[in-house]
Amino acid sequence: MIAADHPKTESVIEKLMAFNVAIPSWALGTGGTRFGRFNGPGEPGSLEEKMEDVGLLHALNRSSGAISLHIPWDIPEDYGSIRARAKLLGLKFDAVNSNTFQDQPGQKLSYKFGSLQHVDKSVRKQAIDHNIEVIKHGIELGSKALTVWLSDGSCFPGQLNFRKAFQNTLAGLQEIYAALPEDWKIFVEYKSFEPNFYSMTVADWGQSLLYVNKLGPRAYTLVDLGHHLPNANIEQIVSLLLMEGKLAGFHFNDSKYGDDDITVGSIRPYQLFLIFNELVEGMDARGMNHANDLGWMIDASHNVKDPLEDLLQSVEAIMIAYAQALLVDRKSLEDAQSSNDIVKAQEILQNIFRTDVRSIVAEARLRAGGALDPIQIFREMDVRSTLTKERGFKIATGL
Ligand code: RM4
Ligand code: MN
Ligand code: MN
Repeated sequence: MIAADHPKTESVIEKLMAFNVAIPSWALGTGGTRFGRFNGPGEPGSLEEKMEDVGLLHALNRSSGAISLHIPWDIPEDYGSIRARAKLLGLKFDAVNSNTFQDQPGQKLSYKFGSLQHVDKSVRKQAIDHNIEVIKHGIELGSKALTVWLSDGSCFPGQLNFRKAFQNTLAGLQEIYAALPEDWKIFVEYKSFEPNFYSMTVADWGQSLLYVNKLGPRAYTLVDLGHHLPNANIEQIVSLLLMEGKLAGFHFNDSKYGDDDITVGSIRPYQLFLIFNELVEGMDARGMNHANDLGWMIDASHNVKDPLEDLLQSVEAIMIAYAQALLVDRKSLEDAQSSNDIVKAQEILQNIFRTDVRSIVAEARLRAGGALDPIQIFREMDVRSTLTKERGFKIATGL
């Protein structure tokens, strides 16, 4: 445990209190797998109810003060009332997400063979127009970024001309970029495979970086932890993207195999800590504000746990890793690195990783007006039963 009089404790608590992680609207219900979906009780059935859920999380942990919307799953019907509700709950609107990986009822053209990469110009145009419409919704709500995740790619060798697919996608992104308001950013998310299994048109950070470098200064690469091939060194990717000033931020989750979208820190907490270690080091090196200069979001799906409890666990895991990274003795680590003292470097990192900082995280939460133990309160107050009485067994919209 870290002693209360540790010289860094107070500054760590302050940073933790300022740190918020956005909750994706699609993570508040049961996700399901391609084999089935076992929806849980009291899931939100509307955007208003999704916001209520995030408000609940935020009241408990004071670190979930933003919601990330997915269009068309969350089209706001009345901007004014949605804005007022957000204000009441203390929520901001984080990045808005477009969706060209599904066909929607009544949609004119199909995305079966891709969207921005499509061989048919009219499909590409439909996808561009959709993204521009998403930006418009975001402007009304006060979002400042558009996240584009494309499922585009191919399932079989020979299906796609890689260069043409790239060029079509770039041209589409350029049109979307041109429609961004001055104070907006675009986040280009990559994913190594799925739903396409031979190639993805934005498959990895190198490809995303190619696009964003060509797009311009307001385009950034978004890292989703589950979107890498097994054993990728994500902390190194983070360090280099930060060095280039091109890291958008994160979709936090954890993974054992692929895009598993499971609770942050449930499988590889050491990797999460190492990522935060690079984040803190890299952001400090560039004089960045930890809380505001990158987009912090969770991207998860829940199949067997209560989504709200799971999200509380995820935020807690993020806070623990962040607190530990803040406590790393940078000077000693630098000394160890410059004298090739590998043993010392490892000791510094692992000592912190093995230090229990949960009381610091809890103290920060308490001071911010949250609960000492959010999950315990959630259970004691029997929140899920109340929600179920109000909402019944509705199925959440979206994924
Ligand atoms: C994708 C990707 C996107 C998310 C969708 C629902 O795998 O992670 O960020 O919007 O899932
Ligand atoms: Mn994602
Ligand atoms: Mn994903």
